[in-house]
Amino acid sequence: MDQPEKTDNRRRRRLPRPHFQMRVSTKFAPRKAQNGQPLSCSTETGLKPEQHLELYRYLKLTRLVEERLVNLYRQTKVVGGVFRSLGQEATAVGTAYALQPHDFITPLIRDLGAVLVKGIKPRDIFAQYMAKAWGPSGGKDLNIHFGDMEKGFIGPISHLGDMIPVMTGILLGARFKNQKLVAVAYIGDGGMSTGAFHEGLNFAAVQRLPLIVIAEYNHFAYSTPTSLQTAVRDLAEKAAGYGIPAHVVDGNDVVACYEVTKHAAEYARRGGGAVLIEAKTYRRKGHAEHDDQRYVAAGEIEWWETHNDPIDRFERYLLECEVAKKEQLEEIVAGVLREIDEDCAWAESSPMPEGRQAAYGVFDNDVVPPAFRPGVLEA
Ligand SMILES: Cc1ncc(C[n+]2csc(CCOP(=O)(O)OP(=O)(O)O)c2C)c(N)n1
Ligand SMILES: [Mg+2]
Repeated sequence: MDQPEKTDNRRRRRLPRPHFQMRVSTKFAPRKAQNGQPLSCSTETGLKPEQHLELYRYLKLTRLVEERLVNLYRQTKVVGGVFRSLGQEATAVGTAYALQPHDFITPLIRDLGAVLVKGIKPRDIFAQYMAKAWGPSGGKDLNIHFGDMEKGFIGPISHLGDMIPVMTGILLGARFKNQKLVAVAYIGDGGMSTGAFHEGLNFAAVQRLPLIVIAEYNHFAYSTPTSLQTAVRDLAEKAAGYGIPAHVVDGNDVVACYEVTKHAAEYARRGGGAVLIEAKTYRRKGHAEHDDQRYVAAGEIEWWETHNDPIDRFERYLLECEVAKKEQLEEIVAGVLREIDEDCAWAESSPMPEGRQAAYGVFDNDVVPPAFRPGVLEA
């Protein structure tokens, strides 16, 4: 009897490789530590010493703001969840640091570092997470779901993938106004499976818009491992489907993240069009604080903590390359802690919003006043 299934399998294996030319650069991709030495960071950089220290400050600020948020959460002062970027701070900080002040970002929940680099203060983050009246959305929304057009920060909505077409539209609008700006949109390995991601990036590519997509390969989307999320090995391979260049970067090397984005921003700014950057990193915490990560293989989180922590690596680099002394780094951390204490106290002293106010600012109230139920305004 014939065995059609076997024949089919063989034929599938013999299919020729696709004809498109892969344009994935791996110059900044993770390298294995040599001779058992602990990992450091890339030394090929144009960063000045003071910029290195500023990067260090942002990395520490991100981690310590998040640690304070966890404290507030455990005191039941946070409304909603706390989403950590523990272990992936270098991706958000390094990529956003490569932009110019007038450039735009649209981050995701794990990109607090990019939001801080864009000039948002810890006090805004604390007040926002506690849904306080003095927070940027006045208690109407949570975590980093707010924006600041002046600073080029477009807050994300919850729907994964949707910020790609939104940012594409912003760039098209900027082109009509002759504004030379570049935008960075962050997306997770899970978010890349959405239709909105595809439609947005396709349009940006066709229009050659200066959009840089940072694809964060952090091994999980909720509890789904990336191997069950997508059939490609590297998320960067997807760029071929849009005809745009891609880079794979070590997402835990803040210097490499900065350099690759700077390179992509220059390319995009001079009219090259969209670029995809895949950052290889690891989510050391669960999706949010409630997630006990029982689906993670034993020892995996500890391995990343011991061998590939982005802040440990950058500290080692700064000291070994004699960019900074230990005392300088300690001084930076002390300053960050002072700022966090002050800002957290300020946010805690804020009142909660008045319930009635929550109805304002959702629609344009010059056109339509809030529709209160009868009796609410008199109460
Ligand atoms: C379109 C859509 N589908 C599902 C969800 C629910 N959801 C929120 S976060 C998340 C996982 C996201 O994973 P990933 O994109 O890898 O980002 P990460 O959390 O790893 O940073 C999912 C499925 C959503 N917000 N939007
Ligand atoms: Mg993910």
